[in-house]
Amino acid sequence: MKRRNFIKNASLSGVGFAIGSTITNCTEKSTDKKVISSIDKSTLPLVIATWDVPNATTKAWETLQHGKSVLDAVEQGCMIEEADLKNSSVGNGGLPDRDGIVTLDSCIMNSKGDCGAVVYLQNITHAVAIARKVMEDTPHVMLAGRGAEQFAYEIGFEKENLLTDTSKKAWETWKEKSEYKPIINIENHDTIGMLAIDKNGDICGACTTSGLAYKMSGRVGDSPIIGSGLFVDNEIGAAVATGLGEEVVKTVGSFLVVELMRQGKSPQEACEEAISRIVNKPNSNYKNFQVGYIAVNKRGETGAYSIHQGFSMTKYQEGKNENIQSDFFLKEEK
Ligand code: SD4
Repeated sequence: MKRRNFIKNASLSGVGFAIGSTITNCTEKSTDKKVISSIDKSTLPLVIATWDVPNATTKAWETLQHGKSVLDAVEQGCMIEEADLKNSSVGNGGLPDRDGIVTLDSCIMNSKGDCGAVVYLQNITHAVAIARKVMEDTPHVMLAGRGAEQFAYEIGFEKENLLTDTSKKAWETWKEKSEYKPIINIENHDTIGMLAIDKNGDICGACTTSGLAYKMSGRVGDSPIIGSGLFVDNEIGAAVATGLGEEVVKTVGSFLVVELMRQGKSPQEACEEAISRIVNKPNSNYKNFQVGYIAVNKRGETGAYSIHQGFSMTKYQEGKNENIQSDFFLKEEK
């Protein structure tokens, strides 16, 4: 039996089956219909993404217009940035770890609450596509390192070199000083996290990154961790994070944003509260790092907030694709 068939069959037995039925029961008693009736569906569909990524949101929007699923939309949108060699924090062309190796983290979550993730993936550009396959074709939610790479080859992906000449040169320059401190990119182009709602009000999200430039070998950030880098609850809304993953993980940031929306906060208020949890921690050195969140609720309202100035969200809604500067915490900064 091929390994892939074995993987699929494994989900039909033992623990796999027990877990599967729990998930099904949860979604069956969903109260989506009640919530959806209060949505102004004329504002849907809607796509939002972290940073200034017009090509990615356009791709997601067009995917929806062509009748494809909202899961296809977020996957296809993220793949645009993964394939962009000029984007040095995602996929092919991403900056390497301190040993010169490019490693990718990604996750995806659908409106039923299913999710898949890959961490420390090497030699494959489209980490988000592998994360989706983990969700759909295995009984697991996360594959790491060599196992994730092996799985990618088994489902037909080819080995690639992700270290571009530009990234290699940047790494060689970095090595001259080899500052141990992670360098936080708070520029205008970064990890992509994308959330989309289709015209029926169903929400999906995805997140993909090469993580912090010159990180320690083996380091994994928030981006592939469900609840930290991304969380979707089809009854409430969704959130996705960018910035220093360690700080997002410590506050389970995206789950927190969604839970705050569940308690009645708007997406904007929820993003602000999640940032305040980070900056108000005792001894927080938040002036030295960036974290940003974007969120959407079931009504199609959106929010974005970050610690430092310079974060933005790209939003495609009602045929208009715009980049919106995020409000931020450190107001004294210029
Ligand atoms: C990480 N959150 O690996 C990612 C990186 C990122 O802006 O978003 N940078 O920690």
